Amino acid sequence: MSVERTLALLKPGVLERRIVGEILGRLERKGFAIVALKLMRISRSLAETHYAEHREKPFYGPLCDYMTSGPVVAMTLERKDAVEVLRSLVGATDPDKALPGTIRGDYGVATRENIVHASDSASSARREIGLFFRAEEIVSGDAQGDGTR
Ligand code: 3AN
Repeated sequence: MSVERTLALLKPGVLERRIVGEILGRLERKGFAIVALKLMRISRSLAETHYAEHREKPFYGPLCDYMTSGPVVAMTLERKDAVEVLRSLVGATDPDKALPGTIRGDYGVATRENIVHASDSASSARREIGLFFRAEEIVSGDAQGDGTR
């Protein structure tokens, strides 16, 4: 595997609970370089497109309601094996099943409001990064050095 990119979204509850800094700190400590970052309100159509694979699920409408209920922090993260490492750092979808030490295990309370979205494959990551960022909004992680200065 090689250096790759993935999309993370800090869901509205993270802003409401004022834990953006804590979550960002955990991502950085795990060696992710932030190569794009923005605070935004997601439009209904963006939420529906982003979660299109769940269109038939009973939680789809409430999930889109939640994701548009307040600001989110969207970011593109870069590191070796980014998709897999972020998924394991984030933990299981159901916070009750997510292990302690994972972000959802430590902060999540409800499945719908499970703190953070993380792309589930390299192809999802490419699609989702394209939904949230224009190419010129993404900087090169190389310029950030190795994190030692
Ligand atoms: P993950 O985010 O772990 O990849 P998915 O793709 O199955 O999980 O679900 C996408 C999002 O839909 C989850 N992050 C969560 O917010 C919501 N969700 C998934 N399953 C449920 C459920 N059973 N009830 C309510 N919300 C759910």
